[in-house]
Amino acid sequence: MLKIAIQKSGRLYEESVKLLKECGIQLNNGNKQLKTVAENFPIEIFFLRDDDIPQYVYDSVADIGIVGENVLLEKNKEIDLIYKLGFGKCRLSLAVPKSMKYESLKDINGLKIATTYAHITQAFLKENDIQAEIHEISGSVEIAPGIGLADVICDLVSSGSTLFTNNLKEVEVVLKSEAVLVGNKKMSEENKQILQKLLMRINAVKTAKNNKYILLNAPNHQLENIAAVLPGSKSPTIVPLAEEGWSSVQSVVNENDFWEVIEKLKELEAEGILVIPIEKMIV
Ligand code: PRT
Ligand code: ZN
Repeated sequence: MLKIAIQKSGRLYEESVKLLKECGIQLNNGNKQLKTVAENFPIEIFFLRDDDIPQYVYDSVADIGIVGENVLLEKNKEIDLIYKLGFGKCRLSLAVPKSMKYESLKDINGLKIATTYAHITQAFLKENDIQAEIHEISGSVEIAPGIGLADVICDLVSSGSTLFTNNLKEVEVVLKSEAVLVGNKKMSEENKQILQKLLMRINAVKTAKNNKYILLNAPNHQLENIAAVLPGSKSPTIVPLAEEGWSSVQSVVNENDFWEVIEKLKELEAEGILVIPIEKMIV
């Protein structure tokens, strides 16, 4: 049985549970319990505080876990980063009062920095040869400059509205973070195999999200050009239409190139373009 630790409540909880569900893993009793066993996959889910997850994985209480990369790096345990999950995106940044003149990192020299990420901040300062005093606090970092506890903060930012309402400005990105799947280095063979199955499913879910299925009608004289802008999984499926000289083309398009591809297809006389989300994609 593979044991996975996920956040009990907070910003990563919902997406973590959603991912497991999309992987076909059914959990019936939510996070009110400490742990639950899935009905249809050999996995046991532990609901924990995110800060504790790296230690539990390191101690083999859980084999794997879902945690922010920021927490993984801060806790600095010898565990593996197995997969970047693409949700819970944020950045750990240095921010200073709006009124402070800031030109470069050198302006931080000699100042006090309040943070919950003392380890990462320390490493960043060292790497950049900056001498500053770190005050480790456990929460509400954004109020530290206002109450005179520190001059600068190093905290997580996503929309930037917390900084804005506290009269702070973001000046340096220390780390870009997202939720990651982490794992113990000494997993049993049996658990390694379950993990491989889980990873295959996670991959199928993630790949599907990054791709769209596309259907269109095209005049036959443009088929070669259209095939060239539709890389698809291999090559597009082309089926003749009842109307003479026309075909139906089906393919898969990556989310990143999506609009560019659509524009090209329109130029190449494609008509009746349908775009359909893909639920799972096994490549
Ligand atoms: O109870 P537990 O200890 O498990 O949870 P927690 O309160 O420590 O963590 P939680 O749920 O707040 O965050 C879990 C993880 O979500 C973090 O470790 C990050 O990896 C990720 N994440 C993504 C964020 C944010 N975005 C985020 N914006 N974590 C925190 N914030 C906070 C930030 O600290 C600041 O207070 O949101 C505020 C800034 O947000 P904006 O949108 O105003 O910029
Ligand atoms: Zn926490």
